[in-house]
Formats: sequence, C-alpha cells, structure tokens
Amino acid sequence: MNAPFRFLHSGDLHLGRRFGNLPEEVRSRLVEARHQILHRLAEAARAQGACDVFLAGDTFDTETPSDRIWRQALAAMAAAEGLRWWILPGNHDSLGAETLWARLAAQASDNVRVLTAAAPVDLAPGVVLLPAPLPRRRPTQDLTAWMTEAATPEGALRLGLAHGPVKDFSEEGSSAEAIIAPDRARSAGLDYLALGDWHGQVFVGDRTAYAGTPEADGFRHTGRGACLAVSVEPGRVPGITRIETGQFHWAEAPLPLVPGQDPAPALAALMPAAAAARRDHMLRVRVSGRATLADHLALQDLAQALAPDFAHFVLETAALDTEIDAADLETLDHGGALRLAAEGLADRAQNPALAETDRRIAAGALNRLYAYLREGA
Ligand SMILES: [Mn+2]
Repeated sequence: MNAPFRFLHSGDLHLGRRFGNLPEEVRSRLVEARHQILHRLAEAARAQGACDVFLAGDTFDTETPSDRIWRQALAAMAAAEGLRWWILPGNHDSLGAETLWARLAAQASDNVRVLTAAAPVDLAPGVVLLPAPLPRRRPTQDLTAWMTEAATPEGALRLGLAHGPVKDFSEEGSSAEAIIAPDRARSAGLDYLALGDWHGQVFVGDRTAYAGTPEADGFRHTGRGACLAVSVEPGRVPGITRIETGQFHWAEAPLPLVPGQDPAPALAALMPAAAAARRDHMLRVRVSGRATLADHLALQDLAQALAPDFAHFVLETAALDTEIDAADLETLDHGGALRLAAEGLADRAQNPALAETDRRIAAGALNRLYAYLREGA
C-alpha cells in the first residue's frame, strides 16, 4: 500500500454515565453531550479523510446500559455512512457484559464491529488491526503481550488497540500484572498502539498514545475532550493530530487569597472571556489562603451572581481560613445578643486550645452569621 492509512483514535465515551454527584439541571445536558459525541467523532473522521474510528474501550459506562443508551448509540453509528466503528471492550464494558455484546452482535449495522477476540483483523489491504479486548473487568495480565507473536503479512501496517494503564495510575487498583508494557509498540513492531483508559490525552512515545475521552467528564483533566487523527505509513513515524471534539469545558482553578485582597478581580481573572461560552463551562474554583469576614461575604456574593451563567459553577471555600478582624465585628448588631454570639464564635475560632475542626466549625458559623447580619442590614 502506498497512501498513508488514516483513522480516528478515541475511546472512553462512557455512554450512559449518569453524573449522579452533580446537580440535576446539568446532568441531562452531560448525558446528552455523551450521546452527541458520536456525531462529533463522525464529523471529525470525515474532516480528516478517515473511514475508521477506533474506540479503545469503555464505549459504555456499565455492562448493562439501558436500552435507550445502546440502541440510540447503534443508530447514530449506523447513520455515519462510509465510516466503520471498531469497538474494543474495556474495563467498564468488558466481554463479561455478555448480554450487551450479544445484543450488539445481533442488532448492530454492518459498519459497527465489536472486537471480541485477540486476533488479527484485516482493515484494508496491507493494514492489520491487533485488538486486545478485556475478557473481564480486571484483567490479570498484560493483554497486549500476544501482539509480539502475532503474524501479519510481510510489509503490512500493524496497529494495536488496547485498554488499560501503562503505569499504575492507581485509580481503581488495577493489578500490577495487568499493566501494559509502555514499549509494546516497539516490542511488537507496531506502527501505532491506540490506548484507552486514561481520560486525558497522553503520548507514550511517538507510536503510542491515550486519546483521552472525546467528551470530558471530570475536573481532573482541564479543557474540552479531544480525539486523535492518526496517519500511518510503512517505515515512518505516525502523524498524529489532536482534534477537540467535546462540548463541555471542564476546569478546576485555584484561587489563593491573602487577607485584605479584593477577591473580585482575582475571581474575574478565572472567568472565560466570552460570557456566552460559560453555558458550556464546568468550573470549580478552589479558594485557599485567608480572607476577612467581609471578603468571605463578598466572595460568596460574587459567586452567587456568576453561577447562573455556567453549566455548573462551584466555589469551594473549605480551605479558606478566616481572618477575624475587630473592625468587621464592629459592624455587627452593636451591643446586641447577636453581636455577643459573634464574639463568642470569634473566640472559639481563634482558641488554640480547641481542635482544628472545632475552630473551623466556629469560623464557618461566624461567616454565616456575619453574612446573615450584613445582608439583613
Ligand atoms: Mn474509561
């Protein structure tokens, strides 16, 4: 074969993921974005002149996705005319999900191929795919090992497809024996090894990569999801292009404060410039350092004013200490019972004899009382 072979490398779609830890109003939007990613991947493949899409495991979030999830996914894949979808069972949707894969085998269109065996698959003349499907959720060996011995026609391109860690990412205790050899592309003579499992995009040498999830699903990896367009030809290092496909932009931003610092400009600096884009932003701001009672309140007010613009906005203040200053207390209910309560809390919050958690609880209560009295004033 002369022309380079082009394909799209993606994975970890986690279709059907429920996002139960997020508020109701954003959940359905995230679920829908996961479904729509199939259309976005199809678009990206066409734009890159690729006819094949590799899904490197965890296409489905669970072994038993609801009928809506898998039927609508199949329909979307079937509608992508001229494209072939190569689906590798991962750890969330391993071959242990017998019902799921039996249903797909029975109902999927011809352009959807589930890779159920660790055996070479001819993709095109002179192009062979070597898949390593997960037989069960937790494999006990490096499933790419067979690729070293896999015979392919002289001169054929060898493409590996696997799911799992190349080092101990220690997310859910993958066993050490199952770790994929990071130099597998070299030892098995692969032109490219397409990996899934890690949800961010990571390059492991110039012939091995994690495409990451095409629709981001957590604060751990900042930005929008992406896939990889890969172009391989014999004897050359593959050409790899990152293509952003995700709808939602996830970010976690630190906001360190010092007492007396106006939190407004610091917070404003973390905002996406285009207000309209905020609708698709998931932003978690982690505040740390120290702030006065007045600045705590100003920060909460700012956050409350900003939040409705966002798909999801959280201000985490658990790590923000309170600087108790007499001037702030002076502004409260002079000589009244609430002022006495505030002073009592201030004493507790600053009492070195108390445990850290008790001091924090007192500081938290003082901040709430302060906010209540100021907003009432
Ligand atoms: Mn995954």
